[in-house]
Amino acid sequence: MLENVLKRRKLEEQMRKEGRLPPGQSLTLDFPVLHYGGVPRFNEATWDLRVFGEVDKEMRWNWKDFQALPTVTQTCDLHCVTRWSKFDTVWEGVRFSDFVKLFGVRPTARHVIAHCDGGYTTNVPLDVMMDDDVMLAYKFDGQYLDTEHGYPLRTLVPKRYLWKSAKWLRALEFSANDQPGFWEVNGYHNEGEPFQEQRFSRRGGFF
Ligand SMILES: Nc1nc2c(c(=O)[nH]1)N[C@H]1C(S)=C(S)[C@@H](COP(=O)(O)O)O[C@H]1N2
Ligand SMILES: [Mo]
Repeated sequence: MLENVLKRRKLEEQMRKEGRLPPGQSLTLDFPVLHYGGVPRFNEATWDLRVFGEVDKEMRWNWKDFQALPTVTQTCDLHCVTRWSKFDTVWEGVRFSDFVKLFGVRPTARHVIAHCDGGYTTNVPLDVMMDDDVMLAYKFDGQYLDTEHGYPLRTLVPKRYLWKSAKWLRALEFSANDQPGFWEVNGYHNEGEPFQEQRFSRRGGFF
């Protein structure tokens, strides 16, 4: 126990020194689970991933076909608006900037809206999604995602607070207009950049 407390503090100090700990965050060695509502059940027979909106070709994949797409593995840090950060997490999935080549994004597209089982949505600017470290992730630490962490598939947007990383992903909408998602209309910041500490919007909402 004490050993873990010391290990946590030491790592946190190291991350702070390296400039990897955003303001107001503290390091956790755990992997907390956070979401609104229940955990949706995965049914392989009915599951699909759909892309629609400002794309050259609307498409859908079943789970088997999606897993046949080439993947990348990467290590990155996670920052949750509830003030925990988790460092050097290892993910495998389809890199978003590779994925879009399969259907083509129209020049009119400016925003990507993730739609999830259960109705959760979140919006991210297309240019942020095109960063090298953004992926459609399905393995964490070499294993398929735990149900609570988004099995079978989630987006991973490491440069934004973690509410922008949508669990139980079912569709990606490419849009000319911004469409604030579930938390964005309920008081969270529209951009959510952790080093600028963009936690809440001034519009208010729940919080
Ligand atoms: N579908 C869905 N995705 C979601 C959420 C949710 O409620 N539903 N919550 C978000 C929030 S607020 C956070 S902090 C992260 C938490 O991810 P984790 O449970 O894997 O730590 O998931 C995000 N993705
Ligand atoms: Mo969150």
